[in-house]
Parts: sequence; structure tokens; C-alpha cells
Amino acid sequence: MTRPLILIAGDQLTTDLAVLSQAPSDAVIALCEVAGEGRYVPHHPQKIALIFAAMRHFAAQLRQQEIRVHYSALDDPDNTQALIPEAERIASLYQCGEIRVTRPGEWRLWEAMQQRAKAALPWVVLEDERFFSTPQDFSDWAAGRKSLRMEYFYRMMRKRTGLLMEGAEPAGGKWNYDADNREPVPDHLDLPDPPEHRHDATTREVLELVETHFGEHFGRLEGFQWPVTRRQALVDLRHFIDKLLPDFGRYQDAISDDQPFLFHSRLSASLNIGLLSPREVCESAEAAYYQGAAPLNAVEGFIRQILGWREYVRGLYWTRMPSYKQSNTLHAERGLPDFYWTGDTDMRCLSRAIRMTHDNAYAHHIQRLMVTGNFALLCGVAPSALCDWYLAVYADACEWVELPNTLGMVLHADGGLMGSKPYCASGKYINRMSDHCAQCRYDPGKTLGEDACPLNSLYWHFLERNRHVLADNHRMKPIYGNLARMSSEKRDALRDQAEDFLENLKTEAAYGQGTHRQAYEPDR
Ligand code: FAD
Ligand code: DLZ
Ligand code: SF4
Repeated sequence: MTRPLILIAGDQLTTDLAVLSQAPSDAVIALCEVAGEGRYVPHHPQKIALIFAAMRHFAAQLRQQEIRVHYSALDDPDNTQALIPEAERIASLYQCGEIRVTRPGEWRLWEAMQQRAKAALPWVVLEDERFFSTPQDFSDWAAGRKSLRMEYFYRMMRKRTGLLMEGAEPAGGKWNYDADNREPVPDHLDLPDPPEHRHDATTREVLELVETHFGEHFGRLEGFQWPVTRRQALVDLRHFIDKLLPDFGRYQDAISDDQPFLFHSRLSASLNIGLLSPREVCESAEAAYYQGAAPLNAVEGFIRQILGWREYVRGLYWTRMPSYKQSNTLHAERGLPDFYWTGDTDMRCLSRAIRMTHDNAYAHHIQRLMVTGNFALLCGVAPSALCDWYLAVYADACEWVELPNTLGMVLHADGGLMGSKPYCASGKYINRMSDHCAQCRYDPGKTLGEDACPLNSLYWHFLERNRHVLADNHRMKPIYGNLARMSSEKRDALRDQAEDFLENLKTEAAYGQGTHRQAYEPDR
């Protein structure tokens, strides 16, 4: 047997990988920092720092276990700065006969690895076992089904794992407690302080490196607080279960003008890069319910995000790629609005969501879906432009989870595979769920005029523009009924107002402009 090189990518930082448990004793483990992975979209500096710092700590952990590790640092003079060539360079350095790797998180790399399966130095791709299900499980579940609704996949996963199950029945008698989870942001919030993670010498070195090499990317590096070791991630998990989970459900859909995190867990990045396993996270939440420390609506809602949505979008991604990425049912062609990189807009909800994204490499789900996502949907932003943005700006972004959420859930670009109707909303929704509007120069109650909330006319414009695709959807019929009942004068005036707004909206002619951190204006 020839000695294998085992490549561990920056989002596979756990010993729970088949490539490691099956590794022969002479295997060489490689971790490679490469500029190519940091730049194919201009990743937020905090995301790059998170990946590099976690990679370095993981390499140190493996070395402590006497495992032979080759670590390519970003500024190594021989570094080829691209993941696949770098692994091949290291393999020849150690005279390895093959390269073993875990299924990566992106089709782009998976395809490149498949193409090398029969090369002189062959690549062998093993399944990623960090999930509750495999792409094959999803494919088996989807076979012959007319509808691929997440809810049914989720119920199947509940039965299969036994999570929140009491015999054959769901805990409490219902599968889904979402109806209890729609409270808006309260007037006064008493949020516990999040844990602070001390930066050791390794993390400090990475922060400097990232500042030097990626400092021009959109996003603030100061205030970096992501867990970079399993130990730190476990501290965050404990904090969430003890302090935040009890209120997670009721405020899950709320949006706050000044609180970026509310009762959300912020565990996605740790889950996605391997510091936490989805099973331990779900089991900790389940235990809190059975110990009486958190109510069922919160625990079920939280487990559904991980056992349901997270597994479901991954199955969708791997069974629908590569054609999935080209879907554009609503023929949306607009470039990304410039202000997604600068925050420079009078629309308070959007300027706050973008500011929080810039400062924290984080926005919670409803900000992604109903603020930046909804605005892009209403304006007809091209799926490719929006997907690249989401992939770049969040610390947790990996294409297998980002793409179905953006393309399917936000933009309805997959023709309703993922959601039975688009999540389109006017300013009324934002006003109900947030405290932004009271601080905005626009009025969410007005549809026409200089101070009318732009989302209102854009909402009707979106519906009119896409009538041929959406009007027959039974869930959209009441909304189209409202449009039909409107006087033609009002419809014309709304159309003019929206078109005027869209004509003046500055957008990127081509992806990649304006990504400089310096373009960001001081706090408004
Ligand atoms: P919480 O609200 O605490 O939720 C708990 C966990 O559930 C999350 O950590 C996450 O692992 C999982 N989860 C929640 N919602 C989803 C979902 N819709 N799909 C998959 N998993 C979910 N999530 C990513 O992990 N990476 C991404 O690149 C990503 N891109 C997104 C892009 C868009 C346009 C949208 C609308 C959503 C995206 N999400 C993505 C899903 C979700 O917004 C984030 O998982 C969540 O905001 C992360 O914050 P949290 O850990 O505080 O989540
Ligand atoms: C996101 C990222 C970045 C910024 N840098 C690296 C890197 O230098 N080396 C590496 O192995 N992985 C990196 N990653 C994560 C990869 O982009 C990720 O593994 C693929 O996109 C598949 O999800
Ligand atoms: Fe957003 Fe409209 Fe409210 Fe302003 S008025 S914060 S633009 S929803």
C-alpha cells in the first residue's frame, strides 16, 4: 500500500472523519491555507481569520496526538495558493501514492476531485459523516415524491433519530410549534453577555496575517470573537442552551435595530467547520427540554433548524447540482445594489442589516431572508450576484447551505422546489417584526410619495412583474386578488413609483466592484 496524503479542508476540522479514522499509520495529514480559497469570492476578513485560526489550532491538536501533519501557511514561499495544486505538491513532497479527502462543501471542488479520480496521483473522496443524513438518504426520500417540502423530510428525520419523539409520537403531540414562535422584538430586552474568547498567540498571528493579506475585503476584523477551538465552541453551546434557548422560539422571527444576535445561537460557523457536531447540539437542546429548562416551542423550533432545514438544504444541494446553480425561474437579471457593500442607504432596515453583517460577519436568519433577501427579491437581483454576496459576507457561509437558502428560499429561483411561495413582503411586515421603521426616514404606512417606504411599491411591482409565474399559485391567489381590486390609477402610480426607484438604484454592472472595506462609511 502506498502512503496516502489526507487533505483536511478548512471546514472539516474534526477527528470524526472517516479519512482520519481509517488512516494508516504512515499517512501524512495536510492542511493548507491558500489565497485562492480566500479570494474566489471576497470573503469577510472574520471568516478567513476564523478558518485559518481554527485550522492552526486543529493542526496543533493533531500534532499533540503524534499525528504527522504538513501545514502550508499562507505566507510559505512555496505555497501554490490553490487547494488542489497545493495538496498535489505536498503529496509529491512526501512521495504519497494517493490523496484522500472528505466530500468538500462545494460542487466546484468536488467536481475537480472527481476529475482526478483516475489521475496518476488519484484522489479518493470519502463521504462526510458529520451529518444526520447522506445525499443518498435525501435522494431515496425524494424519489417519486411530487412535493419536496422540508416539513415531511423533517418528520422522517425525527422518527429516524428519535429526537423529541415519545414512542411513535412527537413530543407534546405536535410536530411543529411555529405558531408560538412569531413574537416581535419587545420594547426592553435583557440579553446576557456572550462568552468572551481570549485570543492566544496563534489567533493573534492569524488576525495580523488576515489584516495584511485580505484587509481590503468588505468587513471589520476588530471585535473578532468566533470560537476557533472545540473547547471555545463548547463554551458557546453551553451559553446558548443555558441562557438563550428558553427564549429562542418566541423571538426567532424578531428583528432588532440594535441587537444583532437576540436569542440566536450563533453556532452555525462552529457546526459548519467541524468544531461542533449537529447531533451533540440537538441532544443538548433536547436534554434542556426534558430537564424542564426550556419550553417545547423553543427546543422543537431549534432542533427543526438543524435536523430539518440544515440536512434538507444539503440533500437538495448535492442531489440537484450542478444545474441547480443556474436556476432563475423569475428571470432576475439586476446587478447587486452597490449599498450591499457600503451600507449607504436611507432604508434603515437594510442599512442596519448590512452594518451588522460588516461588523460581525453575521446576520440572523430573518435579517438574511426578510431584509437583504426580500429587498433583492423585490428588485429582481440576479441569483448569481446575490449568492456570491451571501457566500462572501457570513462567517458560516458554505455553498452547500448558502445556495439553496439564497436561490431557493429567498429568490424563488428554483420554481418553488423549496418553498411553496416566495417570501415577498412589504414594509408592513418589517414594521410588525422590528423597531427599525420608527428610526427610518421612510413611512411604512405609505405606498406613494417621497417618504413612502420603497418596499411597498416594490412589493406590488414584484407581483405585477411576475404575475405570469405566480398568479396561479394557490397561496398567492389572495394577494393577486388584492392587486386586482386596486384601482387602475393606484396601480399605475405604484408602478411608476417603483420604476422610478429602480432606475435610480445604483447596482454593480459586474460582480466584484466596490468590495473594499474603505468604502464603508462611519456609523450612521
Ligand atoms: P440559529 O437561529 O441559532 O439556528 C440554529 C442553527 O440551525 C443554525 O446554527 C444553523 O446550523 C441551522 N439553521 C437555521 N436555519 C437554517 C437554514 N435555513 N438552513 C440551514 N441551516 C439552518 N446558514 C449557514 O450555516 N451557512 C450559510 O451560508 C447560510 N446562508 C444563508 C443565506 C440566506 C440567504 C439565508 C436566508 C439563510 C442562510 N443560512 C445559512 C441559514 C441561517 O440563516 C443561518 O444558519 C443562521 O442565521 C445562523 O445563525 P445561528 O447559528 O445564530 O442560527
Ligand atoms: C473558506 C475557506 C478559506 C477562506 N480558506 C481556506 C483555506 O485556505 N484552506 C482550506 O482548506 N479551506 C479554506 N476555506 C474553506 C473552503 O473554501 C471550503 O472547504 C470549500 O469552499 C468547500 O466548502
Ligand atoms: Fe425598512 Fe421601510 Fe421600515 Fe424604512 S420604513 S425601516 S425602509 S421597512
